[in-house]
Amino acid sequence: MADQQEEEVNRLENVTLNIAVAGENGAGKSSFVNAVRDLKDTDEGAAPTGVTETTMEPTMYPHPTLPNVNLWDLPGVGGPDFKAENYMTDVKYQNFDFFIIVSAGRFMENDSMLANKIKENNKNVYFVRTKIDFDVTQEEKKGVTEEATLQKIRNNCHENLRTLGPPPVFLITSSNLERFDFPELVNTLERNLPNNKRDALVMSLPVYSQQCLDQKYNTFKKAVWAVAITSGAIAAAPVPGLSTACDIAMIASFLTKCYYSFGLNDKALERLSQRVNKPILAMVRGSALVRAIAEESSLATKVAARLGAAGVIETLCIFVPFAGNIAAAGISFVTTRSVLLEGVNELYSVAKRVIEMAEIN
Ligand SMILES: Nc1nc2c(ncn2[C@@H]2O[C@H](COP(=O)(O)OP(=O)(O)OP(=O)(O)O)[C@@H](O)[C@H]2O)c(=O)[nH]1
Ligand SMILES: [Mg+2]
Repeated sequence: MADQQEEEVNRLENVTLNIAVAGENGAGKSSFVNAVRDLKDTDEGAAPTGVTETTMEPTMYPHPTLPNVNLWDLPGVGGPDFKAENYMTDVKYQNFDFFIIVSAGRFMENDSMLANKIKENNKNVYFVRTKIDFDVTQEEKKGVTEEATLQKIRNNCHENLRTLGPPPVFLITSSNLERFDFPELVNTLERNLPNNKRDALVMSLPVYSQQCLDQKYNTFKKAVWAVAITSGAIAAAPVPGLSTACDIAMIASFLTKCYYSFGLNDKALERLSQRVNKPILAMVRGSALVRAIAEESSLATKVAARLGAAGVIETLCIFVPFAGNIAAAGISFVTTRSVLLEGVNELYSVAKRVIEMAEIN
């Protein structure tokens, strides 16, 4: 039983997801990686982008808040000397869960060759046609509707990739993931991932729609019981004081993860505010839980460090305001579970208000 519990927590904490992003030089790979990590191109830790900022070797970009989810920005596949075979070996394809091939215009022969190699190596490959915002704007100037432009691009991509099936192509723009096909791409990725990796993916993506937020909410709710069950297991350990310390650290760490995943941190909110041109940030500070998490840089460590038998309940009350009625006798599985659930619910309702105010779908 203990093994099972440990495995469940490992499943949530330690599952790794390595996503490879490939494509021609200048296709928009680095920008895509930044968008998925919810970073602006100019943010610290963002992949360098621009017409001359060529990515020369595979570079790993860990997710800002889920360090086991990594996006790999691969070098361009262009050039006359390109060999799909060498490329796959050079980038150590075994390490990746799946590949995304990005193109800003027609998919080229190199893209198809690479896709074939990826499939031969039993990995999934997905096609993303990016910079759609640019195409739509250009075509609009000529009086072509957005719908007609999208259809034209879809047909064109299918034509380019006809030797491959033709596979589905997802139309996106890195400057605004909620427009176009990004949600569809995520649904498809999810369908093809094993359960544990699917959860990691859902938790890691920026909030780009109400549906996406709901999926995250469900994933965190599902995770609650596993976290609570482990805290129950620890409570059975014969070290007085330790169990509560672990519980609180675990609660704080779990809710912090949820807070980031729901996009409630300053950076994510600022980015969203700018994008939709609305002052969302100030409103969110109305939630005591959000404030408590935002004000602590490493909540879990601080909580654990400050714990003494007497301080436990007060500490918990600071971070989880509605937990004031927890009995000092100890925190049971049921209590931990309800504290976690209430925390997730509160964060969800704040995130939902943000989405409503931002008027995303
Ligand atoms: N309008 C628009 N421009 C984009 C989009 N994605 C990328 N760009 C621009 O396209 C240029 C190239 O983007 P990068 O992300 O650096 O491309 P890359 O594939 O990483 O390039 P290399 O590393 O050189 O192979 C940059 O100037 C980006 O700002 C997009 O969705 N829309
Ligand atoms: Mg690049």
